[in-house]
Amino acid sequence: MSPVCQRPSNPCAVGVLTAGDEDKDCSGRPKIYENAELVELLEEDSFQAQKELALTLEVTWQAVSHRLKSSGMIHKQGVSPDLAVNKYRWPGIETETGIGVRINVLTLISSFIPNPSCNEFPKLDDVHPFYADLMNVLYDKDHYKLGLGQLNTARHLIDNVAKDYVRLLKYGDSLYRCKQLKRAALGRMATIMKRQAANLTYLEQVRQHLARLPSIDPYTRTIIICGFPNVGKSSFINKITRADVEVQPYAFTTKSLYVGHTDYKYLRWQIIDTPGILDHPLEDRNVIEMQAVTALAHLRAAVLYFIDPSEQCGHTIEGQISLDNISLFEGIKPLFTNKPLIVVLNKVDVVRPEDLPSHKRELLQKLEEVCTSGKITNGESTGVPGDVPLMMMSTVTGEGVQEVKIEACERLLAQRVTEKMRTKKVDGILNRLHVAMPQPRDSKPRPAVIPEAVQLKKQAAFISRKRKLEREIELEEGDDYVLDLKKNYEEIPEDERHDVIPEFWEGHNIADYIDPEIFEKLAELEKEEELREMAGVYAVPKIELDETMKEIKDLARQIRNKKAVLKDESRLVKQSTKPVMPRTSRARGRDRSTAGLRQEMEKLGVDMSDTKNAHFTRTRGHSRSRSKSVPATAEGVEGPPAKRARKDVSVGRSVSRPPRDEQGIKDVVLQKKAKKMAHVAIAKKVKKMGLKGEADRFIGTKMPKHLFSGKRGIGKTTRR
Ligand SMILES: Nc1nc2c(ncn2[C@@H]2O[C@H](COP(=O)(O)OP(=O)(O)OP(=O)(O)O)[C@@H](O)[C@H]2O)c(=O)[nH]1
Ligand SMILES: [Mg+2]
Repeated sequence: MSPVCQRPSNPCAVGVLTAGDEDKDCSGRPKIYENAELVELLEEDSFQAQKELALTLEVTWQAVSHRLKSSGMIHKQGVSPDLAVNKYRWPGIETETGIGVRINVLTLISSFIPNPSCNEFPKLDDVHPFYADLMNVLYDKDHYKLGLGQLNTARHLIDNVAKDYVRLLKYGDSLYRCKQLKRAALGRMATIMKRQAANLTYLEQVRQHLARLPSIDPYTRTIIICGFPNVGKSSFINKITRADVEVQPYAFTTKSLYVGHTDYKYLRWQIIDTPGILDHPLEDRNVIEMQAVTALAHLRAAVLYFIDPSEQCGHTIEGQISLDNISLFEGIKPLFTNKPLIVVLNKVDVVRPEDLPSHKRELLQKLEEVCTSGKITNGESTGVPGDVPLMMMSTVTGEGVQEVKIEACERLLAQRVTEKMRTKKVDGILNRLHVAMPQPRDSKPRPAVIPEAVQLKKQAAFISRKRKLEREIELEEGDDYVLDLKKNYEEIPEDERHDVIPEFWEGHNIADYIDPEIFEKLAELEKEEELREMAGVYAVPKIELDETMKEIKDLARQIRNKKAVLKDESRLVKQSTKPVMPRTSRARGRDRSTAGLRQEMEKLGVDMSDTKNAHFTRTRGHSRSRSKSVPATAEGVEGPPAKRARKDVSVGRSVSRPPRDEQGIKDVVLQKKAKKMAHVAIAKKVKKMGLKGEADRFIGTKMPKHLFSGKRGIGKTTRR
């Protein structure tokens, strides 16, 4: 049978797999494969994972799993019990559960092989040189690489252990043996991992530190601030960005790189604050200083070199800028190559350069000469190498801060544009958003001009207008002006224009229902009442009782008292309507019987021998069956029909009361009719008003007493 394009006669033998896009061939048809291919693969290695099988067959693993399951080859895990058992003939574990356990062990062991976290760690060769160097400075490149290498070796070792034990497992002769092998494998793996403890601790520390590093983009517009410690670098970044870097009056306040962002010309600028650098050779620099050097070395950025002429930073001007080989400026000058550089004299609020002693001023002048003489290979912003500005600034007063920022941005921008002009990215520069800022071309005043025709038109409109504008009235009247728009309601008569607009409530004008003289009327009424009271109209007359009336009243009171007493007494006596049976009393025994009668008669000398069927022996039975017929006699002759019991006469049996709904109407037909009518009426009402009907759930008693009371000794009162 051809593996492709043939419709299978047996759907179990050949399956059509609808897989994801990656599994489809170019024709767009789903990939088709035969079970034979799958079986062949399994024969090669019956412990192949479904994913591996899927990869080999170029279909999804779900498809493989589905096929294996449908053909009964697997039950829970991915190996065919038939194949496995037949191939290796494992004694003692031919049951399905046996295979299941074995496969579980295999999966467990394979899952233990660590997916090395080393993959998650950045490879020093892959990251930007700035980050590679920074990591070297912070974590020591060799140590880091060694750590990752060791972890990788451990992974391979564990991999091998797993493979060995998987191979051994095939020969496990019992489930117990298999489990022992699993234990041994896991034990060896754990030992290997334990040896990595120190290594893992170091890598974890690195990971945590890496996560806290500022996100510096090495490709964006960047300005780096550098200089001696305590010269005011962090104060400057805090001024121009929203970064909140710590500022303290001592050296090395900043111990790592900090990033802030600012806006200029609708562009985003990344400002980097670096730790202070001291003037000693590169090899003597510590980790803190080296971070600044790394940033200067690898980032293409504008550099602001800060100098503190006030010497408050703790370093003399000579130390900061002396142009011999040992000064810092000279030491890090190579790092400024091809970068726009600006030398900033900070803290000018304390001392200005011109107020400095002459020898210090000379030093500054020398620095300026060096900057402009081209000894520093600057960026090609202006096309003139060595054009380094010397700017003055104070972060305390804010003097010159914005100028320094703008100068740095402009220089860097110009350099980047020049660089881009040489590459294919020219389009990007040309398409950049441009905001025109018109500059006055001369000092000639050019006020806004309204053409004469427009002026005339405006005047004509003013004349033709019937009434003045409110604005014009306001200007005329000044402070006396009161805005009154009602005066223009021309359709309403003048005396009604300022009427209060009536208030309506439920279609009625409220004013119609208010009597304007209501308060006067009320006052009048109150006065009248007062007069009446004073005249004694409301005084209750005292009735004088005569003797008879007194007697009657007394009697009535006594009768009322007596009645109340009687009522109470009867209530006490009649606590229950049910008959009370005292516990001492017993059921009354039968005092009359046929045997007793016969005995009595015999005593009196009456012959009672032929009285077997005598009338007195026929006692009236209580059972209804008796009333139907008298049982047949011994001779087989049926007895005479029993006398029908009279229904209307009480026979001493309790008759339960008829239901209340049957009590009222005796006639059955009428009763039925009434019931039906009531039912219809209730149903109608229920339907109309959405009431609870017969079919709705009804809980008569929410807490039935028998479930919630009683002894608690044997358990809860809620359940018994
Ligand atoms: N008078 C004055 N003091 C300033 C000025 N700029 C900074 N300071 C002070 O100088 C001290 C150091 O400022 P920081 O901004 O921490 O200096 P830094 O260069 O970041 O110092 P490190 O982080 O240690 O390298 C602080 O006490 C500031 O208040 C300024 O323009 N004028
Ligand atoms: Mg700082």
